[in-house]
Amino acid sequence: MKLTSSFWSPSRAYTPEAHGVGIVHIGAGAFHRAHQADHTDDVLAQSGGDWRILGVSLRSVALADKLNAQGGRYHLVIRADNDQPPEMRVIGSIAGVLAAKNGLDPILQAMTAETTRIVSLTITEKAYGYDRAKGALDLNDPLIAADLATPEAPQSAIGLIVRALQIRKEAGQKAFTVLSCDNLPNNGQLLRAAVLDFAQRVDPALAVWITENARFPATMVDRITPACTEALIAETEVATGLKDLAPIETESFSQWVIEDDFCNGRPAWDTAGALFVKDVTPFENMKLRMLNGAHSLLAYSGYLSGKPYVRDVMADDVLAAVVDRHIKAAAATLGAIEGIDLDDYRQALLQRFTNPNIAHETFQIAMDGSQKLPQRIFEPALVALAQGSDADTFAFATAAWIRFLSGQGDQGDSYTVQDPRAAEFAAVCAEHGASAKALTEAIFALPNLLPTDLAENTAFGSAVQAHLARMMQAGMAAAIKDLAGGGHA
Ligand code: CS2
Repeated sequence: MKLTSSFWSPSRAYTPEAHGVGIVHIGAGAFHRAHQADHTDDVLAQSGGDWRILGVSLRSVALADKLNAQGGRYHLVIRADNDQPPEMRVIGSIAGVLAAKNGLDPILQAMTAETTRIVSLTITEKAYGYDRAKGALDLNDPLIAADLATPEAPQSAIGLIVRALQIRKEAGQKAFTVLSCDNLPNNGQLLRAAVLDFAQRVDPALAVWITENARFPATMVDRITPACTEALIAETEVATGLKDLAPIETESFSQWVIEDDFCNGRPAWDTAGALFVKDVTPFENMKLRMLNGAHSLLAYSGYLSGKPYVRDVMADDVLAAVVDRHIKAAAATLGAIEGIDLDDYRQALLQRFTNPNIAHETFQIAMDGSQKLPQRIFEPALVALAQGSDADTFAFATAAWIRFLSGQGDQGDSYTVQDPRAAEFAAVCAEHGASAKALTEAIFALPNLLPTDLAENTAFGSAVQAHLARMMQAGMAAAIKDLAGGGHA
């Protein structure tokens, strides 16, 4: 075995090449490399094991090329909330990245290697191809439809997982654990439902085998990670003297809560700070409603009031108060969580959002609203309404999102709405964009977006319309100001 490498040494002292691959990770983007890969790097250095990660990139070839040229190494630039220079940590846990565009066989080989014991994913909400309202695979999803027609040549993550498990079943191998690390409620259960529905359509006996042999633990993953920029590449080179084409910047904070339900072993991620629990749901709801919900609110209202970064939103006292009001209302929709003080969590969130060293774009967070708002805004809104508590902040966030869907800022500037349902939204805005009432009603009437109970709640609908009307007439900044002043007539 080759124990030396010409690549940069990891900051945690160990020899990556001495460890075999045990994890195939689909979606080797920034979030994964700032989080799971860092935890795994820590475990490898502390306790060893064959747990290196082979990444799979379903869309980009460029990322795979950059990381492979560096032996999978990259700098994780960790920016604390202080005036110290950032820590630049070389991560060694990624063995390489396979790009789907370069061919499927190496990916299936990796997923069906006896040594692969976990397949993990960060593919974003939209890539699950699952219709939660219907509780079934979304057969209108073009990738899912194509994969069902030719399941032996899959292009989607779900199709790949089912094909790999089918090959393992036929070869008499053990199954692997499938670990979703995306920001979705009950992500493990959702992934399991999507995989089983797909397998059932391919071969019912395979679905039975997967049910009996594979596991789909839920997880809650948290680390704020802006997209990589040219400035980060330049900064890393100046600080380290190394030309890294794929650095990632992130905050110091990192949290990972994992349901302890694995079928084929797992790294001791707990020694690297992860929390293994029986039920992840309360943690997931806390994060989705308090952190991600506030993020979505501040992304739409911040972007449209001239705040490019989250830290700019928090530097504005009026907007910061609006964000805090939202976090408090979101906390009020949650039950008690063992070991967590929700008010401490709230204060920590405000501090994380305020971190002056993190340039996290509001525009980045604003993308894919149709996939994010159901769990971040609509679900807690329903809980608040059922409790008889104030749901105004959820109405405000919904109005800010609808206002954003127009693709036009208050100064007449235009931008692209990035969302898998963007074409539908553009059509609705073109037809009803002149009236806040008509626009709200048309968005509420779209299928599979708002839960029916919320879409039919007249008090909620009127509150959204009133906020939206103000945003359209007086501009986002004025609408925010009204809110901080206790609302408008
Ligand atoms: C953000 C998340 O882009 C977004 O929608 O809300 O990516 C957020 O930064 C992470 O979930 C933090 O863990």
